[in-house]
Amino acid sequence: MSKRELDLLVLSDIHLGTYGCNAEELLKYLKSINPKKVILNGDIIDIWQFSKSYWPSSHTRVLKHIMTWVDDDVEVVYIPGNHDEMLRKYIGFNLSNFSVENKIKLNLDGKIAWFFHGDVFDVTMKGSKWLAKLGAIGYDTLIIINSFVNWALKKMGKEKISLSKKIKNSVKKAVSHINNFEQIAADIAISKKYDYVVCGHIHHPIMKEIKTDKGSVQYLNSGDWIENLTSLEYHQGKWSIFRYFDHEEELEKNVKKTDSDRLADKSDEETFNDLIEEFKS
Ligand SMILES: [Mn+2]
Repeated sequence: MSKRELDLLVLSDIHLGTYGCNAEELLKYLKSINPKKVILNGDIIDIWQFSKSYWPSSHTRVLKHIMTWVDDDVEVVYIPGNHDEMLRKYIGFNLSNFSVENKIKLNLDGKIAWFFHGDVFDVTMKGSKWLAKLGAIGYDTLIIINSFVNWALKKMGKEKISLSKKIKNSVKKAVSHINNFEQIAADIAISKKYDYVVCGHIHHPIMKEIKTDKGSVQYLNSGDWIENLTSLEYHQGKWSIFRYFDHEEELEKNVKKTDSDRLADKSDEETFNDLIEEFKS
């Protein structure tokens, strides 16, 4: 199977080391592409929630796959986020085609693109770190807690209404939070006269133009590999959002094909000859 060529791949919010991370799906996607350059835009490894008891082999395979790219001279930039902020002490680290940066600026076909994770805009981060931490834990376990609370309320003979109201309110808050985030990112990018501003952090994949009275900018967000399973791709002057769920079937077929290729496409004679060749070298 021929891999899809990409000039640039942007991934963020993979959260390796958490139960929510869809590493198997991500691997299928990574195997299907051939990027020239990769930007890991934060929260790749979740060191906040990292525990020794949860690290499946698929999570190692994701890192290994990225490392094979580094070996193959693909330029890989790691921009730490708030869940892997411990890596920020390595900012400035540079080993041939692998580097760790806080934010980067790229010239894409004559247009300036600005990349950073985005937690710098998070007000909860500025206030208190433990509150943000609590929020992060709540995010991953929210679904479980919701169903448990509902079950408990039912047992107690109480109505569910109060809970659904709370959820509605928090959704409203989340929407305004996303809008604020996008607006702040766009404002700064416009003041710097950049063409694209590319973030992660809020797990909300999108590509849109934001206009203010001072100008306009293309705002892009790579989403996440917890809920949305998305990335940003740039190729031949064009940006697009890759959505795993839109390509699940073909990716599944590709993986099966490449796995069976190794076994089925060789005749017994070929296999034998290969073995002899290997023996001789
Ligand atoms: Mn983040």
